[in-house]
Amino acid sequence: MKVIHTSRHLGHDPQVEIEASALQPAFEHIGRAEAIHSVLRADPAFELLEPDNWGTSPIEAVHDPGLIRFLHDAWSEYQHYRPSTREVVPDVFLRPELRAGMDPTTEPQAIEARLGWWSYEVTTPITEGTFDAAIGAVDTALSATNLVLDGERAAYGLCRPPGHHAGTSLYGGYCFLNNAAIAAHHVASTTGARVTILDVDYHHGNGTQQIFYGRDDVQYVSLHADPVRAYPYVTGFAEEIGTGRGRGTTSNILLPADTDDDAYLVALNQACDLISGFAPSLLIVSLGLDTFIDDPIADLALTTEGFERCGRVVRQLDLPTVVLQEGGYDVASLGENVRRWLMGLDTAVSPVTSE
Ligand code: OKP
Ligand code: ZN
Repeated sequence: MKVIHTSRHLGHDPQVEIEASALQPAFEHIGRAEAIHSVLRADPAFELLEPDNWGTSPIEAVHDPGLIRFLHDAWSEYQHYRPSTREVVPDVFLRPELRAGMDPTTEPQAIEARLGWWSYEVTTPITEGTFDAAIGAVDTALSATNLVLDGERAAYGLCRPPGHHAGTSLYGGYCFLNNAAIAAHHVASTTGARVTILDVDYHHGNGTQQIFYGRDDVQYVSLHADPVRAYPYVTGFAEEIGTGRGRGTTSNILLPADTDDDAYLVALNQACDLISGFAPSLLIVSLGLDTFIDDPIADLALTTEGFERCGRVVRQLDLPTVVLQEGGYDVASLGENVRRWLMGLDTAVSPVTSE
C-alpha cells in the first residue's frame, strides 16, 4: 500500500498543553507521527512517498480565508505581543454572547484577541511551524486521495496535525485545517462523485460534520464516545442527521465506555450498512486509534487485533478507500495499530501475523 508522509509535520511541535486545568506534556506531539512512520517504513508492504504541493485553493474551498490568514500570521504576530512565546494559546474566547442584543462584530485586530476569535479551547497550541505542518497535512491528504483517484484501491495519508475538529471558521481539538473534509470536497467538486467520510476516531468530528451538514454529495458517518461524557460534548448526538438537502446524510453512532472489539464491530457494521445505502464512489476514513484500550485520553477498549478486524470490515465495502490519520495517543502501540488496521483493509499488503 502506498503511504504519503512528510517531515513537514515536525514544524508543529507543542511540548505542553493546558488540559484539565493543568499544564501537561502535549498529547498530540511529533512522536506520534514518527512512531507510525517508523513502523510502516520497516514493513516492505508499504511504499512511502512525499506529498505534492496543492496550494491553498482546495483549502479555501472549505475554510474561511480569514482562518487561513490567521493561522499563517498567528505565531509570528504573537511574538510582537509577547516575545519568545513557544506555544501560542488563546486566553480569551470571543463568544457571540458578549454582544447579545447588539449587532455582531468582526474579527478583532489584536493577535491575542484573534486567537479567541478563531479557536474554542486551550489544548491546541500554535508553534513556530504549525502553519507549514498544517499545510503539509492537507497536501498529504490530497496526495493520498489523488493516488486513489488514479486507480489505487487504497492509500494512507499520515496526516499530522489531525483535522476532524476544524470547522469552516474554527480551529481546536489539536486540529487546524480539516484534512479529510478538504480531500472529500476536492473529490466531490472535481469529479461529481458521491463521497463518504467514515470517522472512527474516539472523538466526534464536529468540524467534518459541520462542513457537510447541509450537503447531500458528502455523507458523514461517525462512531465515537457518547458526547454526554466525551469531548467535544456539544456535537455528535444521534439526533444530528443533517439539514435541508443534507438531511439523512449525517449519522452518529454513540459508544459506551469500555466498548470492546466485538461490540465495536457490531457498531462498525451498522456504519457500513449506512454507507452501502448511500452508495458512494469513494470512501475516506478518518482513522483515529484513540479507541485503543490503553489510550491515555479515552475510555474504549479496542485491541490491536480488533483494529485489523475493523480494517477487514471496511474492506468488505469494496470501495476505493483513502485512509487519513486523525488521533491516537498511546505512542507505544500507535504504529502497530495503524499497520494492523491497514493490513485488515488490504490483506494483500502483508500476511496476517499471529502473536
Ligand atoms: C483530537 B482527536 C478534554 C480536552 C480535550 C482535545 C482533544 C482532542 C482530540 N479534557 N482536548 O479527535 O483525537
Ligand atoms: Zn480523537
